[in-house]
Amino acid sequence: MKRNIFITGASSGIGKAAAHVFGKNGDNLILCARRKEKLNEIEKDIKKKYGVEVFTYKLDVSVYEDVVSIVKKIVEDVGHIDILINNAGLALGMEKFQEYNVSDMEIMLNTNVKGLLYVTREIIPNMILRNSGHIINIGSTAGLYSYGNGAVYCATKAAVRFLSDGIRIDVIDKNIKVTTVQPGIVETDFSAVRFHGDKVRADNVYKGIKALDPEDIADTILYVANQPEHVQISDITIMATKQATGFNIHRE
Ligand code: NDP
Ligand code: 8X3
Repeated sequence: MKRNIFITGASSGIGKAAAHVFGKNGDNLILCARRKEKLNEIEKDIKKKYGVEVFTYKLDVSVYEDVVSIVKKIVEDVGHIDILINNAGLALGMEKFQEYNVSDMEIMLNTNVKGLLYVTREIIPNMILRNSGHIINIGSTAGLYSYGNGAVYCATKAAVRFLSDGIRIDVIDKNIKVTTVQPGIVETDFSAVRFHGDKVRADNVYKGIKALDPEDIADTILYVANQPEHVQISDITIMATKQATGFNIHRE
């Protein structure tokens, strides 16, 4: 049976790749992000390629009232959600904590932590009612190993891991799975966003190493989602071959 997959932050990178991979798998898609025009292009492309149903919504996950109203609309438009992929997220800036821009800190916390909380809190009651569902949270190796100049981003991703673990405990008596997918270095718009559009600085992040592609992570997410009913992958970490820990990277 076709599943309804809700992906946050589907306008680019890992979220966009996941939309394609699940669409190719024959699942129906519910996609959200702030850039609706990007979502419209993705919707058109996926419908044409895979013939699945695609619903797109403009949503900033850090605005609670908007999350409430969009989730209500999704339930009206689509019905239930089988799998929630909490992917929307970002890093902003890379500076010593004592020099960090406070607004950048707040946006990371509001998106990566509060956004994930809001979306999950609105969707999980229906999963509990149906006694079925899977929540897949995109963490990071940054949530396993903190690194210099990235304390707040790393803390938000550590929070993702602990939220997943805590929620998994709270739904232990239900048929609901909770997974943290923890990628290492993935070449996406992540660094361009982090460096506020400084392309040279962003490109340097991926110099001298074959980073992961967003499709590598999308394939992993599909693998996690396609396990038999009795199998729950609690967390999974994927790194580039030339990466050993969150910030230990060998460059040629
Ligand atoms: P991208 O910048 O390519 O994609 C980020 C996505 O998040 C975009 O679709 C963006 O959409 C969306 N987004 C950002 N803020 C919001 C918001 N407030 N509300 C809704 N959507 C939002 O980066 P990645 O694909 O790399 O990042 C995806 C996830 O993967 C993030 O959580 C990131 O932390 C994580 N990650 C990335 C790694 C990497 O090396 N690239 C490694 C480990 C984890 P829009 O701007 O249209 O709102
Ligand atoms: C994003 C990748 O290298 O900043 O989580 O940890 S990194």
